[in-house]
Amino acid sequence: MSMIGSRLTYQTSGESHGPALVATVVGVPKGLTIDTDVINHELSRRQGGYGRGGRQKLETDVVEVLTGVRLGKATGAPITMVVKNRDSRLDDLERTPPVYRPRPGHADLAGSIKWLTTDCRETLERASARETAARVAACSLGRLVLKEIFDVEVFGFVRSILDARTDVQVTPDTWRDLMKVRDASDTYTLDEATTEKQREVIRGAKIDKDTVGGDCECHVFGCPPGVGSSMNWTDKLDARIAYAVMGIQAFKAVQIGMGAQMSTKRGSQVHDPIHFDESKKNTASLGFVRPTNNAGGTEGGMTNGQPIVVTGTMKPIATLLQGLPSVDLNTKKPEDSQYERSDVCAVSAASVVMESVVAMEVAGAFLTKFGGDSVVETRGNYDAFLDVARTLPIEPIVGGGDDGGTVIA
Ligand code: EPS
Repeated sequence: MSMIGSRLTYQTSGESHGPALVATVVGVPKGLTIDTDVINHELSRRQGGYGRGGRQKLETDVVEVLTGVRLGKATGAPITMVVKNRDSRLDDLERTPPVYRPRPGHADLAGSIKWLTTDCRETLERASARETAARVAACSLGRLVLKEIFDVEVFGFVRSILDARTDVQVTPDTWRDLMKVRDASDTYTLDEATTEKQREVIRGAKIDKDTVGGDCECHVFGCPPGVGSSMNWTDKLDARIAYAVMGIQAFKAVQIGMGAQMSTKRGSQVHDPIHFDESKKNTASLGFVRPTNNAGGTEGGMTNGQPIVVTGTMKPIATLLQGLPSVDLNTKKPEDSQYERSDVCAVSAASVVMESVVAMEVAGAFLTKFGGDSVVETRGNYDAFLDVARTLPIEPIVGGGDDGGTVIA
């Protein structure tokens, strides 16, 4: 199937210190259970993590569903959700003054020139990571689509903050237990010793009026081979995931599976051998098992039956208490950048955002391939596909054999 975009789309609006953040999601199949507890759980995780600033003490993010839901189920219409801002003061010039000294690393400078003003305020209000509350609300619907219709689950966590990194490996058998460890870790990582190291790294940065970034990782379990497409570059699932992850505030790199390390290895060390195990025929892999997963669950822009593995790198937050060398946009004279209340580290929160946007892209790809108007129709389409995939071949077997390969002189 060829597609342009996804059958599941979303948009957010709202400023960091405006009255509210709004999310609209189009394409949720009729009949999906819209469990606001799941949405609010993710919103509260997004507010947490060691190293956050004062804002999260002011806010308790709770979603209000305004449209597209009746008696707790999606009607098939666009779903609009609102998260109210308690710290709403956009038009209060004393508490929310103009910003004339742009922060290196933030959207301030580029945005003020783009909109032909020396006041960075409007740029930063929209560029702020506060917007991710709306994105998490929107993308929680992707999480619900994956779980209820396709039995696909998503697990995100913090791999590293600065140099404090966990080496714990995540597998389909271990992730549920690791989720408990993550939820007990106030940096959302996978072991206690790394949690403590990450806390120290953040504490040290705070004392030095500095900030730190890190790596988030996300695994998607339960995808059969063939979701996404290799036909057009816009339809490749790995490309769509990369787009979504790079669209998160402060993310500067995205990798799938072994990612950038692949350039340091030979093909035989990279590509995951294919075996067939009849006893695994009824699992997501349809029996095509791989001893390694360097591909990170995608080949040719499609799922390959292995868990999807995504790493996203967040830069250190651009708002430093100590300021950084900058200029006053009105006088053009050197001045340190203006301080706005911010976080020392938001990698833990970002891991929730990343998990959410990955879930949404994968849900969109599933609905693009299998989507009907309702949950019942979509599930029927999915089951029919799996039945045929498990009984292949369905066409007469013609030709075959090896075409000889390439000779390099
Ligand atoms: C955030 C809200 C913001 C910042 C932070 C994340 O609120 P405020 O600016 O009122 O303190 O704490 O945003 C940024 C890191 C940024 O660069 O703007 C949130 O809710 O996640």
